[in-house]
Amino acid sequence: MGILNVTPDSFSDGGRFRDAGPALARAREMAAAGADLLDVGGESTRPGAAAVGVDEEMQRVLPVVQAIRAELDVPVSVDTRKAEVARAALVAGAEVVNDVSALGDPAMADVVTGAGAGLVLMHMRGTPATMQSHTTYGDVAADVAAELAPTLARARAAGIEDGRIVLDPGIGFAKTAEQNVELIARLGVLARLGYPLLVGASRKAFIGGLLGGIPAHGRDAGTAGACVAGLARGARIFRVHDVRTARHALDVAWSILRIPAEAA
Ligand code: HH2
Repeated sequence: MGILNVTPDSFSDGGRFRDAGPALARAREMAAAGADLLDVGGESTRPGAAAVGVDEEMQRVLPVVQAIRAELDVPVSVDTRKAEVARAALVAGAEVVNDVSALGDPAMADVVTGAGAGLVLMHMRGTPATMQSHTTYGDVAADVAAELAPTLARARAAGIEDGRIVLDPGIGFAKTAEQNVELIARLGVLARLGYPLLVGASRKAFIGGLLGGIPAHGRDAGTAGACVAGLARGARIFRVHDVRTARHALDVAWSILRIPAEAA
């Protein structure tokens, strides 16, 4: 899943793909690098990011979704917490809603059901503004799984089919650096819920921390490391900025990991 942030303020690429032209060029680049899905987002969710109104978010996202669908043969997800934005993006050609608030908007489940879309349910506590003051867990993996379960039940009750749902531990959302590492290591606890898992570790601060504090743009090799570790522990979708590096790392890792260890 290639990240396309059409925002002025995303933490690692804010402002670079704000206009439809550069955004489409980036989409082409990611498709050529082997992205299976392009995730278009019009609102940053970094801690302390400015809120964006529905109209503004639609103006950012919809032309890019339309342009991608008109030209490229890669499915699109829309990274939004707003049901109205999701509805419009699905009409514009997106096929998946990536909702970091996991149905925080009460109208979201019906929008997804009505369109027969896919849905990514991500774990977070609070909002992007408050989340980093909610990092107390007993057992982080078990707590994240337990907190996702009621949302999952709501999605299913709204008629979203099992085959359309993906779960995400929410790396960096109400988590400390250590908790992010532990969540990737213990993805198996989440896998027990029975859905495919997505990991979004790309360029996040814990990777910089593990590598002596390097800045966001130096974190793509570290991101690939996190993806491969996630693959080994059961994740199957990886949300990344640098598609080529992640794709290469994952393709090579998968050609090895798909052979059962006991066959060695
Ligand atoms: N992380 C970000 C945004 N959306 N969606 C999912 N499912 N999982 C994630 O981990 C995730 C996400 C934050 O990263 P980014 O888009 O790079 O930055 P920003 O929120 O500043 O736009």
